Parts: sequence; structure tokens; C-alpha cells
Amino acid sequence: MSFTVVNPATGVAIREVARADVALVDEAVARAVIAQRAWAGLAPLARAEALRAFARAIEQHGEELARLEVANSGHPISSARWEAAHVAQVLNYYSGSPERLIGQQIPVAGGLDVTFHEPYGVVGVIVPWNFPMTIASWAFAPALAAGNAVVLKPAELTPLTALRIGELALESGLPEGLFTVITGSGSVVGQRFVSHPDVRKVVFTGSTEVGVSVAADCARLLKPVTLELGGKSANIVFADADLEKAAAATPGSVFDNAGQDCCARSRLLVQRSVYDRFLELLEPAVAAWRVGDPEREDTEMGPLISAAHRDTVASFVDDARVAFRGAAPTGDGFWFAPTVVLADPGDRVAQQEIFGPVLTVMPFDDEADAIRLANDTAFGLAGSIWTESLGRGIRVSRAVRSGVLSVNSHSSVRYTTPFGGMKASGLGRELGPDASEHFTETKNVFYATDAP
Ligand code: TAP
Repeated sequence: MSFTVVNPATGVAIREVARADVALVDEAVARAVIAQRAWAGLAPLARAEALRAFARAIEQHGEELARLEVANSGHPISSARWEAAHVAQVLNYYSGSPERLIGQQIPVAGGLDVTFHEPYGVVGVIVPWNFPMTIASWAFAPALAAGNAVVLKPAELTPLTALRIGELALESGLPEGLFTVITGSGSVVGQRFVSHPDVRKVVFTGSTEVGVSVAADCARLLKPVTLELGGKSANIVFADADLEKAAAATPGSVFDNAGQDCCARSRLLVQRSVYDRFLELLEPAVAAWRVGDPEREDTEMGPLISAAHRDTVASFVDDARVAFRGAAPTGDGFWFAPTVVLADPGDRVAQQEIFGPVLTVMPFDDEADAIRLANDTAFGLAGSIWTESLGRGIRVSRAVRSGVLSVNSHSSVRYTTPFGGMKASGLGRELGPDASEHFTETKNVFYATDAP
């Protein structure tokens, strides 16, 4: 059984990919169990060097991976190159972990008490289609570094870079069975990661709806789960902000990856006293946002991932108050022009994750109103605050219930800092200095030292 992978910029089929069944997943997990024991038994330096060799292989094939992502996901080539380089950086960063998974020595009476960070064993990683390479690496790199084996399921729409990364792992010298990419449907392969007794931890990135059901199934087996889910993040612009700078940065904050970004600042909240002025500044910035052929070096936004997803995105705009739109190609491919809509806080466009290039704009009166509106959603992943007041930047960033915030910037992802959501946006954190520990269980051992 197989499925067809399509180039979203052209609508043309590019490859047939195998669809695994439960038996194939079980075979991969059985191999992973064996590979993990040997991997965890290696000297820390040997595991570190193996991960560095894997990182080098990714670097050496960065252009190939980037081109694959352009063809499979429609990401602009400049973004896809960044993504491939990021995977190598994440591997290099966590290659430091095997030698730094340091436990504690705790003072106790009558002996020596020591803690160890023990790997779970086999970790199952379920990845969405929006950032196929980077999101996969946030889990597989720290999980491997902590001494686990990994089975990874890419989204059916975007399996090509994950498959190549799996090959590169083997070519770089990682042991057979330690890191296996398994293509297939979420309800079969993903669900088997959840139900298989030898998969001892699951990392799921995707929609809140599926994430909740994955977490419920994991709970029945007392299986730990990390969830990276949806978002509806606010971009709050105060009247005292550098309005030109904030307006120029706004298209990138929401239209990057055609808005198919869990961190997209899809709700723009502007202080009422500068609301009209800010929209005047924003309109030319949106018009200038370059949408088109993802293979072009100067393209800023490609197509949406599929025709079905384009229909979903369009359904949000059909009954909305459109303020202005940018431009997009009209030919084959799943194109959708950047769109700015005016909304009230309770509107569907203001509450639900659209996951497309649609920006919802709402005015607010004062700081308390901005915080209330920013928190007026089920989600809590990211957000930005634009103000020239240091005190306000600190107050508002502490009051907004989101996991990843930035002041006078839209940055969300640095592999050196923790990433993850509050409320319906997720459970647990990825990246940052502690991520490898999240793939371990603490073991406490007391050694009696009383003389016989
Ligand atoms: P989902 O439909 O939830 O799919 C995500 C992954 O889960 C896919 O690999 C999917 O497989 C698999 N899956 C589907 N049903 C499953 C089941 N019953 N058991 C186990 N796995 C299952 O999400 P999506 O449409 O791909 O991605 C978009 C969503 O992801 C958005 O809500 C977005 O915000 C969120 N997202 C969040 C983040 C972070 S870091 N918070 C990052 C990116 C995306 P198949 O589709 O291949 O069948």
C-alpha cells in the first residue's frame, strides 16, 4: 500500500511513498528495543561523536534537504535552507548532552545517595506537515542524546525530508534500528506508537483535537507525552511603540510559511489611538509581501499545503470583513493571498486557529484591555508585545498566558531556549538546555556505607 506525495506549488504528484501497517511498526519497535540497549551502553563520548557525525551528514546534504522541502511543502528556498541548517544545529547542540546528563549526590545518613537520568527506551515521535524537518529534530535529537531509540512518523502530506534524514542517520553511522522513520497514516502508525507497550514516551505535534485523544490514550498506559498543539497568538501594538518598525515586521509574524505556523501572530491587537495610522502603515507592507514560486531566492511565501486546506482557510474569509489583501499566483497550486480582516473578539476568525495567511485585527483601549484580549482564547503558545516602555513590556509579558513571548520582536524559536505552549497549546517543553532530561526518568539509588 502506498500514498501519493504532491508538490503544493504545482499540484503535480512527485512520489509514491509506502504506507506502513501495524506489523511493520511492531517490527521497527522490536529492532529499536535491541538497538537502544546497545546505544545506552556506549560511552557518553561515543554517543556524542555519533550525533556530531549525523549533524555533519545533514550539513553536507543541506541543499538536497532544502530542495526536497521546497518540492514537498512549498516552503520558499531561503526558509528551507534555514530549516535544514537548523536540524544540524539542533543535533550539534544536543550532542553535548550525553556528557552532561549530570545527576545529583544528595546528603543522607548512613550512605551515599545518587540520582541517575535513565532513558525511557523507545520514544515515538509524531510530526505535523507544517515544519517537517525542524519539528522532528526538536524531539529526535535530545531523545537520542539521552540514550533512547526513536521511531518517527512524518505527516502523510510531507514525508520526504524525514525519509532522507532517516537514510542520512544510517549513512553517518548511527546503528541500524536506533532511528527509524515510518511513513503511514496517523490512525495506524501514530496510534500504534501510542498503544505499543515498548514505546515508553510519545512526542506529538499537531492539532489540539488529535493531541487530546493521543494524551488520553497515553494516560491509560501511564505513558508520558509531550504535546505541541495549536495557537492563536496575539501581536500587541501599543501607541508608544515604534509603529513603523512594528508594521514592517507584522507580515513576517503571520504570513511566514503561509501562516501554517503554530506560532503565527494571527491576532493583531492595536491600541485604539493609533489603530487607523497602524493600518495605513500595514497595508503597503502586506502588498509588498512576495508570494510566488518557492524556488525563487526572493520569494517570502509559497502555497498552502493542499487543496483541502485551502478550502478550509478560504471558509474563514468568506464571511469576514476583509480590510485589504496582498497578491498571490492564480495558476496551478494551492495559492492563497495574504489577507487582513477586521473582527470582534468573539468572531470565529478571532477565536479559531486558521493556519493560513489570514490576520485578524482588533482595537484595544488600554494595557488591561490588551491583556484581557490577548488572553481571550483557548490557546497560549506565542505572542509579541510592541512598546517603547520597559516597564510595560515586562508587565504585559508576565500577564499574557503564553509559553513563548517576545518584546519588540517576533522571535519564537531558538534551539537554546525552551519552547512550548500553555492552555490548549500543549503540555511540556521542547528545546533549551533541559530538553534531553525530558527524555529520561530520574532513578534514585542509596548505597549503604555502614561497616559490616
Ligand atoms: P494533525 O492532523 O493533528 O496531525 C499531526 C500528526 O498526527 C500527523 O502526523 C498525523 O498523521 C498524526 N495523527 C493524526 N491522527 C492521529 C491519531 N489518531 N493518532 C496518532 N497520530 C495521529 O495536525 P496537522 O494538521 O498535521 O498540523 C496542524 C496542527 O499542528 C495545527 O493545529 C498546528 O498549530 C499544530 N502545530 C503545532 C506546533 C507546535 S510546536 N505547537 C507546531 C506545528 C504544528 P497523518 O496526517 O499523516 O495521518
